[in-house]
Amino acid sequence: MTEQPSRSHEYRVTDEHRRQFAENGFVHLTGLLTEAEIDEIAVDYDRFLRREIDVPGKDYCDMAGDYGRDPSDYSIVNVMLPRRYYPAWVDNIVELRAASVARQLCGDGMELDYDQLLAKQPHKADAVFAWHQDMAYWPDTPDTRTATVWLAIDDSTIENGCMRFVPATTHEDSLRPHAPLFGDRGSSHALGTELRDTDVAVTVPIKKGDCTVHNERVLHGSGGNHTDGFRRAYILAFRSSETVATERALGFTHSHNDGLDVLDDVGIDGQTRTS
Ligand SMILES: O=C(O)CCC(=O)C(=O)O
Repeated sequence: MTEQPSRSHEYRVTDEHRRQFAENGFVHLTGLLTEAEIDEIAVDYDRFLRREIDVPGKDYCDMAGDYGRDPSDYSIVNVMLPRRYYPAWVDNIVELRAASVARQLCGDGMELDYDQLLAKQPHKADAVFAWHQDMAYWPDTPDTRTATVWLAIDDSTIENGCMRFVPATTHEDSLRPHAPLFGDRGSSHALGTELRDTDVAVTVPIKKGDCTVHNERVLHGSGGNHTDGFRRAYILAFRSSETVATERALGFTHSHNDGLDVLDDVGIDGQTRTS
């Protein structure tokens, strides 16, 4: 494990981490936050899950079903843009440390594009996050560089649905075709693509306080939760300031409440949608 100075805003990324990120499209970093720091963040995280912090409309939804599902049945509770709805989180320790990682992996000028909470409820075999490439969800922009920091609030295991990746896909020339999973964008946000026979996936269990960081092209997803506990993750995506400005000019904020015309117009050259 890399020795980290306590309470520092900087996480030290090594040359080997940078090499893995460039080669595989993702990297596992140990100890981004300490257990005590995670426990502190988890207090407010759980207030979101109990709906004590108001999250309007489709920004509180299920990523394993359509918008019509009753919240008590959600398999993957998805809170989009928590810092928008809870400004006390702006510049919290997670944001600061994740920003230092993004800068070291992708260079200067990276800013937080969006944040998100993804919590798989216990005993939900269908809490499957479908295989996808993040770029399929986003508008095309000249600079697509991305560092998405996926922080484990709980130990993330094969049994509770940890992340899995297909490393080679980060170097493919074009995105895989993606299709809506539970109806059109008015019914659900989720997109997915099928694995090919030749794809070799790696499963990446990580400890509470560790993170993975992935780019915009690597194919990834996760399996169901077969355990008694939640699988909670806090996700922060960093992209270049120019890219974030371009997205906002298009009316794209990563809110599921963005206009349907905006959400329908995503993916590189519109090639990613098959229906
Ligand atoms: O949390 C998961 O299972 C999937 C997350 C994901 O796909 C992402 O952060 O891009």
